[in-house]
Amino acid sequence: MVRKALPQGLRWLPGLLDPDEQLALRDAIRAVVRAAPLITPCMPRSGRPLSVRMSNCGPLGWVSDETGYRYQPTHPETGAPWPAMPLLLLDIWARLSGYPHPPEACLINFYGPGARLGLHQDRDERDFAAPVVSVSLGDTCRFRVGGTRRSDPTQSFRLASGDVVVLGGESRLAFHGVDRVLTGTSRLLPQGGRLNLTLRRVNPASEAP
Ligand code: MD6
Ligand code: FE
Repeated sequence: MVRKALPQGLRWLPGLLDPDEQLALRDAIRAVVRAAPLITPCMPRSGRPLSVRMSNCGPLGWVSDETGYRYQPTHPETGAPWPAMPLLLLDIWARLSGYPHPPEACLINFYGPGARLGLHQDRDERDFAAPVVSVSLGDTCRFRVGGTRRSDPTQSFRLASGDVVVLGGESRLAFHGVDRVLTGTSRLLPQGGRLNLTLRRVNPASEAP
């Protein structure tokens, strides 16, 4: 098969996390989700629920409801601050982001049976100088990425447990999404499904608290 070159600025690091690191990260995320339960976010305006369930860790978390998308320091249902980001994630960011400050938010996406994520840009951050770093755990998915216009051609590839993707530079605002999750491709999550962790900078470093 002839594969198109990946978009400029996208780095795909298959198997960056070894099996022990995947287990440790899985357990750390389980602890986060016990303190900050997964929520079913709704689309702004339509109020339609997304099929992906979400939580966050770190100083800020991304939330979506009828009033819009935003970052906020507390869980919308419990009112508690988001749990701290696991050190392994801070370490991955320090190694890969090329950005001299730590991430402010880690969005946790959980894909159960049939969940998918439509083509979108990550553009609710105030600073696009930092990349978005994504870590996948559990079942493999088909990940789709295009250009900075929704109408640009796209390509897809499979993201497996332990893979890391960095969207930076020219790809920071590339459209991307998850077409589907391939059930039964990993035993990392005993109930199956897929976790994706995206590490983000929200505020310009000069304005960070
Ligand atoms: C997912 N990922 O893999 C969804 N966003 O479940 C994303 O939406 C994403 O992988 C920004 C950068 C990398 C990503
Ligand atoms: Fe995204």
